[in-house]
Amino acid sequence: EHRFWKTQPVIQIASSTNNNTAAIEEPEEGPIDPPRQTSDVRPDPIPLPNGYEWCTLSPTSPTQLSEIQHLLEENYVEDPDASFRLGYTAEFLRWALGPPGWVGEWCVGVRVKVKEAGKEGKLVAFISGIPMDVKVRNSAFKAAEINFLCAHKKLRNKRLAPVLIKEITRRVNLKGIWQAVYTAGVVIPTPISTCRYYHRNLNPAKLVDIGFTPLARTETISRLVRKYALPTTPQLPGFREMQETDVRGVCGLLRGFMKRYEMSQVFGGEEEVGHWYLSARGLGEVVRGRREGQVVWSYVVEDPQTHQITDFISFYSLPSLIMKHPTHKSLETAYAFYYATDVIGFPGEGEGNGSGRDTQEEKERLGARLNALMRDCLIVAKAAGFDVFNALSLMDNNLFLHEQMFGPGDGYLVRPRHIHAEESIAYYLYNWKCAPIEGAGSGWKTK
Ligand code: YNC
Ligand code: MG
Repeated sequence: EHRFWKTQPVIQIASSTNNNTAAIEEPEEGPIDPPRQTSDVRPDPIPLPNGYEWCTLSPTSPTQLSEIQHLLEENYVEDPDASFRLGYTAEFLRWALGPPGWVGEWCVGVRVKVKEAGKEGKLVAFISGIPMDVKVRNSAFKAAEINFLCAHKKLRNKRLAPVLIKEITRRVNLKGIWQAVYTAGVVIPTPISTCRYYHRNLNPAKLVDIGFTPLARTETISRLVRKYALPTTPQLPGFREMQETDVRGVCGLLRGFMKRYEMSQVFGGEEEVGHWYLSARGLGEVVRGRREGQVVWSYVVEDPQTHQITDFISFYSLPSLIMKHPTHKSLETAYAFYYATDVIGFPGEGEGNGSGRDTQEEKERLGARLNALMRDCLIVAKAAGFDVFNALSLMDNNLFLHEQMFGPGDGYLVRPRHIHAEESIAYYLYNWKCAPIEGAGSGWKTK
């Protein structure tokens, strides 16, 4: 059981045969491994099986991005019946892999070794990391966010994943970083949090046609269309697309609002906020609600009197490839990303975990505001041609999921096929011990 993970500095499920653990006084929260120096980190790469070699890819290289995109398109996360697969675009990967401070060595590939000098073999596996500031309760630390672990289907069950993980760990450690955050559809030692996926139908006819939404015998498409109908333009006064000049305001909102959560991504500065929310700048004109190549949609509410930015909300585009339908090839999916509002103010220093401390009145005001913001998001997402809007049961999403008609995952299960649990995603920390965090306490949305 967990031949690899049991050797790693991650929370291990307490074993009844190990009588020593109870005797050792361990700190509640903190690193699992003792502190190390970068000079102690193994300087040479982890050996690969014969016939393969390491490579480093760059999110600034269009050809390398397209190699990663092709690998993922054929081999990344799919549902149990192989009907849908996550369809990351090259633009998405450029955005996700290239935030300010991205580290070249953390885009790690495995290629088939070729004899011909100067030639590069096919990319057959990948893993990536980006730097991320993380806060867990009262600790803040630098971490790597690990994502896009993928091995070609022909290289499965050969214990290549542990090699990729050890190699990226080495490369992260070489930069003096000893913690990592990651999510997965599989359960390994040991989730600190688990979230469930919810879907909001924006295009009932297509979702029924492709088998994403089952049509109950008593239901009709036209009834579903009426049920999920939305206005064509946003309703909240002052709701508009976020601009460059809003970055400061959004930074402040996020910094304050994210204190609500026990665990969160900490947005460093304006450059970082600009990257994550304004990646559409420089793209062409808006046609039918989107710019060509647009990955993220960000909106603010500006107070008409004070011109302060009072609210912020965003979502990103991650299509799924539809593999078993004669005509529909892509499921246009929007994913809720971060939001922030000052409607009930922010927790004070060291307070955190706002959901636990809100009064009933605050809860209602926050709920009303988030419902209005999310409804406008659904409206612009529909206008931009999205078929479905996904959200997880994290942050304060439970305040709007039901009212905005999100339903728990049924048709499309975003997780590898061998797991037959409900449609959920597990959150992990590497080399950080801490008590579990309730789904709603999590303010970190992976891509
Ligand atoms: C997974 N997703 O348990 P044990 S999510 C972590 N995350 O080890 P093999 C995973 N570990 O249990 P395969 C994992 N999936 O024996 C499997 N494992 O201890 C573990 N799928 O290796 C597994 N992408 O190579 C087992 O398995 C060992 O051939 C088995 O390859 C796995 O990006 C994989 O779902 C995922 O491409 C490459 O199935 C393959 O099955 C695949 O024999 C489709 O591996 C795509 C897919 C995963 C998406 C993601 C986050 C990854 C996090 C990795 C952990 C990072 C740790 C922190 C590192 C930095 C530290 C610092 C500082
Ligand atoms: Mg393998």
